[in-house]
Amino acid sequence: MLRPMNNSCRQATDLSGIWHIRFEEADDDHAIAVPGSWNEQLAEAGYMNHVGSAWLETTFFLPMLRSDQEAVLRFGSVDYFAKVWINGVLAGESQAAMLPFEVPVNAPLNTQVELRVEVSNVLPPDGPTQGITQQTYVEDRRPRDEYLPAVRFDFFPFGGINRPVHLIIRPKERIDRYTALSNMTGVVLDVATTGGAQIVARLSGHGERIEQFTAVGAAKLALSPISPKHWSPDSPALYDLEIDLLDETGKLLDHVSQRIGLREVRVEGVQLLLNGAPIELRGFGKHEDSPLHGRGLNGPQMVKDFALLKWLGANSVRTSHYPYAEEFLDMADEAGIMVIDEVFSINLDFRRVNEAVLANHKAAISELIARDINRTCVIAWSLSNEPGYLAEPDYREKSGPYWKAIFAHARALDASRPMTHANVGYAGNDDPAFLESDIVTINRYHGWYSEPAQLERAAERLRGDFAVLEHHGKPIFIAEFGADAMAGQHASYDQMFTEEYQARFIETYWKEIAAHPMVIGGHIWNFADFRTAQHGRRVVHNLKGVFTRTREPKMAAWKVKELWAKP
Ligand code: GCB
Repeated sequence: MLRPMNNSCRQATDLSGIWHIRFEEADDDHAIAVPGSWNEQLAEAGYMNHVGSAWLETTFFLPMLRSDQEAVLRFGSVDYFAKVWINGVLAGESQAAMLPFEVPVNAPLNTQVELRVEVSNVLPPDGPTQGITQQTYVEDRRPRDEYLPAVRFDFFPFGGINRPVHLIIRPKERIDRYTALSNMTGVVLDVATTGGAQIVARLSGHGERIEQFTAVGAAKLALSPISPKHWSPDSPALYDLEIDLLDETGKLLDHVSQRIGLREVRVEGVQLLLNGAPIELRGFGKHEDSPLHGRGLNGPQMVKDFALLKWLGANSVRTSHYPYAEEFLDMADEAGIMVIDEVFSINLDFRRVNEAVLANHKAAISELIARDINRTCVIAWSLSNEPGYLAEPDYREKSGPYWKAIFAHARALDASRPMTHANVGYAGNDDPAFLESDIVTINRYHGWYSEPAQLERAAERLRGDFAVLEHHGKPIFIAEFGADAMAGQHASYDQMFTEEYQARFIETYWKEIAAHPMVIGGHIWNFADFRTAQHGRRVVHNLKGVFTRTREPKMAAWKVKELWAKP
């Protein structure tokens, strides 16, 4: 599904603004900013912890269209599920949590159109992130009612239209999709259209302009500059890729464009290579989370975050634990931040894994790869985070074939990038998924959830993990390590929740990461404090950020800056 674009063939009108929202079983109606989650915006009205449905409404003007044009609405993401009505008629629905979808606009031209979107933030039990209910607790004989809202993961289930909605007017005969895979010599382009006769593609930048053409449906195009300039974190060179679709007479039918870098990512032995040279990943797991906006796209914060990543000397992030907004990937492409792009599959409970879960997990992978395959910044796919949650016996029994199927599915969609998954400490160091992964990725919290305030023991356990994982002969990566710190808490000794302990924790782990020849880097958990469900282990937020939720640095941020400073 192509991005919204404005050019001589396509128009995209952003419908962001103040909409109206009505919750199920309520007859009052509230103003709500779109994009934005309802939770913090409407906390005073009682919707902070609302898990259920809501109806969001606005109107838009549908202009005159030529007979060769069509209109669709494109939603960047609705969390998690949506049904869309246009002038009271069901126009489409989406199960694609955290991913874009389109619905056709069939309405009288040159009129004001009523748009109504039913949004639900209830996760079904058979999704790649399984929903949880009171009944689940009863079945598990866990009389547990300890999270508000009830979730299986450690972040807030923000509901709403969290990314922009666009009215798109585009040609009927058009470029429907394309893959533009780059390597060190150029871009290989494969274009699918809904008509037209000829494709003309151009790659321009860095003093060169390469143009190639082909008939629709014919061979792929290779666009190779004579002196290719490579994309890397230190020098994120991008080219402008433009694709035209022409009819038999040479008339322009459609035009699309994107920014693209030339780079190659490869695992070789125990190293991760970017453009043929070993690269160490330094960065963070993040969240899409901000005060008031919730998970809603927050432009100023996103700009600030990239500035802070650069300030620290970070070179990479993981989109923990779901696909991030396309605007985030635009910024990562431009800034030279490498992205491990994660599917929304977290804490899979293998007692409840069945054919439907497998099928839905594959579908989520297909949709993520379809959205992001052309992204320069995306250097690897993460196919799940911490599966095997509290279910080791079933995990051991069922996960081997499950991961075989999942990894094979993903590799068939993109053979150009390494695949991994983030393993949880108690799934063990013999996780069957390691056999399928190109990079052995672990999340570890020795010194926090175990060995509290004992960093020497924590370092020893971490070295123990590395020693056991070495036999895979693959690169090892720590996708999470971190400690909570309440900004303003201090101690002269190792005390959990203080800024000093968080800084020393990170320093201790980093020393081990940097010392081991098979460890290709680490991502600190987390970039910033973030909202999570209320329960006894969290003080308002998950406080593992090196920045507060409003982006003030804790002592750890300065420590990280020192650790990652260029010599
Ligand atoms: C993890 C999870 C992450 C949590 C983190 C924590 O392993 O992947 O979602 O937030 O631990 O802070 O406990």
